[in-house]
Amino acid sequence: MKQADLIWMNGEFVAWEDAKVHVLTHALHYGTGVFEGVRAYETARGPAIFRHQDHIERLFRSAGMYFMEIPFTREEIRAATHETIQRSGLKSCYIRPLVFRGAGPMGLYPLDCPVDVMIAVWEWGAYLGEEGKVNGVRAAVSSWRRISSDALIPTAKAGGQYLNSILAKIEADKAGYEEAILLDSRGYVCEGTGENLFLVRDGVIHTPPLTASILDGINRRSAITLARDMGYEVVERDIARAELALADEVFLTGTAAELTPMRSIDDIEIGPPGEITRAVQQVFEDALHGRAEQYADWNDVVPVPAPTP
Ligand code: PPE
Repeated sequence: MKQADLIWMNGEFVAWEDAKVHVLTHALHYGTGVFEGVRAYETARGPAIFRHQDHIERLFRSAGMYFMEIPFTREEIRAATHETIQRSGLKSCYIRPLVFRGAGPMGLYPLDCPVDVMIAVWEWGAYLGEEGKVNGVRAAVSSWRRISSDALIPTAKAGGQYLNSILAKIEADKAGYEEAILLDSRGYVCEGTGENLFLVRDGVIHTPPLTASILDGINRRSAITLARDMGYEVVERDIARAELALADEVFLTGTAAELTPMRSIDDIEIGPPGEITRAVQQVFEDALHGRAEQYADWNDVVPVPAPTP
C-alpha cells in the first residue's frame, strides 16, 4: 500500500507511524467512531475528490446520530483533506476521515470522552480486484441479516455497525466467494458488505429502497442519476431474494468498489457484465475521473498550493 508520509490528527500533521491512540480509547472497546470512505482521482484539473461535500455531510450526520460533536467545521474538514492530499503527493487516493470517542472514562456512557478526528490517505486499487471490476465478482447470500433500524442506524457509517459486514465478509470468503449479499431483517435484498446493489431485468434497473436498511450510498445516488440521465428507468423497490436468480445483470456500487459487476450469485450464473452495466459503468468512470462535463461539479478539485517564493 502506497501511503502518505503524514496523517492529519486533531488539527495537526503527524508522521504516519506516529498517528497513535491510547489503548483505553473508547472507540476501540465499543466501536464508537464514525467514518467515511472517499476517493480522489487524477483529473485534467488536478486531483479531484468525488462528491466530497456529500461525504462530509454524511460524516456530520453519522456523528450527530451518536451525539458526537465534531470540533471542526465542514469547511475545516474539507481544507484539512485538501492539505492531506497535497502533502501526500498522491494524484489519486482513498481518503478515510474518522471521528471517534477517544481515551476517557470507560463504560458505555460515552459523552464524557473526547471526540478525536483524523484524516488519512493512501493509494487503494480495485476493492474487489481488478479482474472483478472487469469480469464481475462471485457472491453468495449471507446467513447474516443486515442490521435493522430497530436495533441500530443503517444510514449511519459507524465503526461498531461494521461487525455485521465483517461477519458476512468472513463467511463469504471462507465459502470461496468474493462478496456477500445481505438480506434485510424482513428477508428482502439489502446490499453487499460495503456496497449497494442494483439489478437489471428486461431493460429496467432496480435497487432496494432506503427502507430496506441500506446505507444511503453516495455512489448509489450517483448511479441512479447517471442511469436516469442516460434514459434508463430506475425503480427503488423491495427486491425478493429469488429475483437475484432471475436478473439479467447485477452490479454493486460503493466508493471503494466503484461500480463492480456481479458474475454469479449462489453459483447461479449471471454471466459476464451485461450491456446496461457496462454502459452505466463507463459514464460513472467518466464522472469519477472528471471526464464528464455534465457532472463536473461532483469533482472537488484539490487546489495546487502557491509556489513558495
Ligand atoms: N453499504 C455499505 C455497508 C458501505 O460500507 C458502503 C461504503 C456502501 C454501501 C456504499 O456507500 P458509498 O461509498 O457512499 O457509495 N463502504 C465504504 C467502506 C469500505 C471499507 O472496506 O472500508 C467504502 O466504499 O469506502
